[in-house]
Amino acid sequence: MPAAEQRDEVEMLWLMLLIRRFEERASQQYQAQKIGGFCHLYIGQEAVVTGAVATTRFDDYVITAYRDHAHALARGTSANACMAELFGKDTGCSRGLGGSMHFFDKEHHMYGGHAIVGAHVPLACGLAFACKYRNEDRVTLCFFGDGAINQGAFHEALNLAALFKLPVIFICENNLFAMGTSVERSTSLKQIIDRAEGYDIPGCVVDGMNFRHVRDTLSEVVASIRKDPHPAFVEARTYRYRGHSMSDPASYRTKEQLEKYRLDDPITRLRAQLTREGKLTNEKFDELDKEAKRIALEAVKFAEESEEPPLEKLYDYTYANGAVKAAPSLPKNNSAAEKKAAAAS
Ligand SMILES: Cc1ncc(C[n+]2csc(CCOP(=O)(O)OP(=O)(O)O)c2C)c(N)n1
Repeated sequence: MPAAEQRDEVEMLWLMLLIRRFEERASQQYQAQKIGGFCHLYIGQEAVVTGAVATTRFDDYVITAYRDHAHALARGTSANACMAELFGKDTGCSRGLGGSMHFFDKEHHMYGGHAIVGAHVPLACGLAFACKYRNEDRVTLCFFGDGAINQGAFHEALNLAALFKLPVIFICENNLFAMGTSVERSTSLKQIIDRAEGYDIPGCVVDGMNFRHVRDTLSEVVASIRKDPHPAFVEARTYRYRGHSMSDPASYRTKEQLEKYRLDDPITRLRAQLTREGKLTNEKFDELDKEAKRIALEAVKFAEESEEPPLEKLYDYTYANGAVKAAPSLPKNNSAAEKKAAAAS
């Protein structure tokens, strides 16, 4: 089967570095309390999203769950807009109203950032249905964690995708855990990929720590879908190096397991492959890494210097067509002293 077009590997290594350095900075800023709410890092899983976007077109659709920083960066959302979103600033990709779990960027066809486990899988079907209805040859990439595969919405979505032959790739990022619950404890199947068989959807397993394996497999799947629309399922076996979220010490897994996957770092692996083949020097790698670090640091500065969204924008983008136009009942200043004075009056 002819493979879909692929992007340059050194460029994709750079993208992995950007994602890694961006999230390391985000982690630091979260600890410094510059970022509020939840924050789930993707560190360790970079080969999955980069391998997938390396073989798709700019106008293909991407939708994912709440571990979404990497998906936005991979789609082309700027590090500035991503960091500003984490800081809750008006310049963020969701105007500072979404935060870590709700990155959104229509211009780059990144349709979220969804916090409810499994809830975006039917939305992916909607995107794919729209493409098919309009006779477009776009593919929808729907990423989700292993925790999503036992949700009702997931099953309904796969059934409809198969019935309607929708051009969607369900990409399960199996990092072995849903919060602190291991796949073995939550799922009756021996392997996740068997879920696809239940809906007569073709499926395959990829090494999610190996950029080339993800890209080459996805490349064939994408080419097949563009020729004749149909759903596909890919189980990417991967690992997150950090806890479920910033507040999780990850005591449910062993040091040995973490160490085993650390030795299989997707960035180190692609770097070694390219170096062995004479496509990358140590100097070039250092240059790329330095640039990724610089962009991440600049994004922090940009986020810090950006303004917060004005209070009257609180309900913007929440309801359709301005169903709630403003927040008239909110006090202008909600400082503790003002609230007390207002209550007393
Ligand atoms: C419907 C629903 N139930 C429970 C939760 C709480 N919750 C947040 S994250 C999470 C684990 C999801 O794990 P997984 O889908 O494997 O994604 P990963 O964290 O591995 O990326 C759960 C249960 C939720 N957000 N939505």
